[in-house]
Amino acid sequence: MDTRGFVGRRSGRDNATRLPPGQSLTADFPVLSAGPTPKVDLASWRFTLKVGPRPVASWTWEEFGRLPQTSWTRDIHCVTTWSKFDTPWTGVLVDDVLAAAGIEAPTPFVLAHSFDDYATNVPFADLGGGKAMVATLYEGRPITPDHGGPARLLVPHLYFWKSAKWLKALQFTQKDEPGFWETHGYHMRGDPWQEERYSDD
Ligand SMILES: Nc1nc2c(c(=O)[nH]1)N[C@H]1C(S)=C(S)[C@@H](COP(=O)(O)O)O[C@H]1N2
Ligand SMILES: [Mo]
Repeated sequence: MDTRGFVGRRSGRDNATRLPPGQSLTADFPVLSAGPTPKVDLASWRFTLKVGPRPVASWTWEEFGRLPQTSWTRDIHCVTTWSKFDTPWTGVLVDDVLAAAGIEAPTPFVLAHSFDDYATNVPFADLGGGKAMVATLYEGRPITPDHGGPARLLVPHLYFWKSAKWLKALQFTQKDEPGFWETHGYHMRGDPWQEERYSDD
């Protein structure tokens, strides 16, 4: 568990230093999906960890719920320029997924795959070391289907398109392979503090 050390009224200056360049603060929670929300049934839900084409571990919903749970409050930043502060999530750290599978990262590159056939690539350096989780709760309740429930990847320090909704697999790849938005001109890493929006940024 970890919480911000200071919780209190935000000064304008605090907001300015927390807001990456070109972003504006929003209070609501916009929904951004490339297509319709897929129907994901908990009874048949499985989350799979793969190395190349090979599945190395897989969990049912019940099994996944028994992995160590972590709660976080984080700021999120969408490339369409909205940011939202202090979003509260609970889930399983990518580190704890790997530990449960008994492996260490075999390559530096990961593709996140979703039930809507969306995919996004994230360097393992941005997932391990406590940087990312597979989230199942938002504000203490199951993540709603439009926001990616039952489970979504959460990589809060990168633009939010890297936080794949309706997550079904994490796959280690030999090369850094572009996902959906990355093949449409978006950045391979997507650091909001560097404004890595498009492939030539
Ligand atoms: N599977 C999947 N994940 C996705 C998307 C999507 O279309 N499909 N859209 C991405 C984009 S562009 C953003 S900004 C966030 C939006 O998450 P939200 O709808 O919960 O705000 O999800 C990301 N993850
Ligand atoms: Mo986005």
